Amino acid sequence: MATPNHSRISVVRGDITEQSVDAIVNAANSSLLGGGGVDGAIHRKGGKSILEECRQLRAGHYGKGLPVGNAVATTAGRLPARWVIHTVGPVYSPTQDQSALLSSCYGESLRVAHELGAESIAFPAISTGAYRWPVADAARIAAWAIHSAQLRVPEIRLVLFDDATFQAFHRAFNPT
Ligand code: AR6
Repeated sequence: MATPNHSRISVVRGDITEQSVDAIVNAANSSLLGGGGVDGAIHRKGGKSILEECRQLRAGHYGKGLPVGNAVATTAGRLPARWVIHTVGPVYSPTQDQSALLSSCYGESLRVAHELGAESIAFPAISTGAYRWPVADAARIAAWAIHSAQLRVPEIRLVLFDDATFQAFHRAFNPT
């Protein structure tokens, strides 16, 4: 599929597990074996088949886990999506600049989605929950990473769970 020059980008408040898109992105951890937040919700609602595929990935190519900043796809079980793209954000550090790794989560997820032929993708605010990245900064990095991605999909949706995160992403994607 040809890479579109422009993607339709929207910023919405909502639950990522309820999005009817080709691919939803999971803010996972390197183990790929589940956790809380978005990860917990995806595995809970998607059912056991996602975890089973994650276990197979761990038994194969990702024996040491999925490195931070990388992305890998499974099917989406009972979710209203075709694929889950698991990516691992960096834990926020006030002393070390990890923004290239956070940016890579968005770029790599878009690359995987593009390779799958996905027409639409939904992202959560990666690293802003358990991994404590300040939301306004994470939103700016997400906007920069998505706008500068080489490989994209036609529809990109940012799905934010709470109002403060939604406002920060809205500002970052709609600068005045
Ligand atoms: N839909 C959309 N956004 C959500 C949802 C949802 N259903 N649930 C939470 N959020 P987090 P991280 C928001 O912690 O910081 C897990 O245990 C949440 O409010 O899910 O990358 C993994 O296994 C926040 O704004 O991801 C890892 O160990 C954002 O999603 C670790 O947490 C990200 O919060 C990853 O931490």
